[in-house]
Amino acid sequence: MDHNHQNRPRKILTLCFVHQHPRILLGMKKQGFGAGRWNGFGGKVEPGESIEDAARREMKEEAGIEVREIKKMGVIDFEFRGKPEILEVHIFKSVEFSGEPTESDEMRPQWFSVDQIPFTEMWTDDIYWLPLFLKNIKFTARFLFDEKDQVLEHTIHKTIKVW
Ligand code: 8OG
Repeated sequence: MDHNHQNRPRKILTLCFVHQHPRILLGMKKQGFGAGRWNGFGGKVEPGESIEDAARREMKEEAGIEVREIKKMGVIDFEFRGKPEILEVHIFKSVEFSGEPTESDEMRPQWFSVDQIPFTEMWTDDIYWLPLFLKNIKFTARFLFDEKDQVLEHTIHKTIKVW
């Protein structure tokens, strides 16, 4: 563990999935960071914006839907070997939404059955924590990636935390 963990620059991001069991809405990221991978929807929190508001805004911008209640399921710190910055990603679940999932410049939405999630075309950490998310288990986690986006180290803690 890095002893200067507290002092490192952090970027706060959101990631939200609509989970209407047994289906989940994923999006194919078309451009930018993580392009070519299926993921939930999200992005950077803007100055002056709450994390939850950012999650709702990103759902509207990237998937064209308005989410009702959203529940925070986890927080993950992502670190990349040799880089000081930590990406702090807040993971949300939405059950109900309005509107029709619509392709945007950034994402192409598609429903998947929860037993056919395309893990080989997703971030390599997702296999570790998405099963908890699907079982409605809250968690905190840390992942360290190498330069090829492979997981070098990880820790996951289940939590009863209500953020
Ligand atoms: O604004 P931008 O498109 O760069 O935001 C990146 C999105 O990708 C944001 O929703 C957070 C999410 N994300 C990461 N890293 C990882 C990861 O390792 N796994 C998953 N599933 N999502 C990630 O930034």
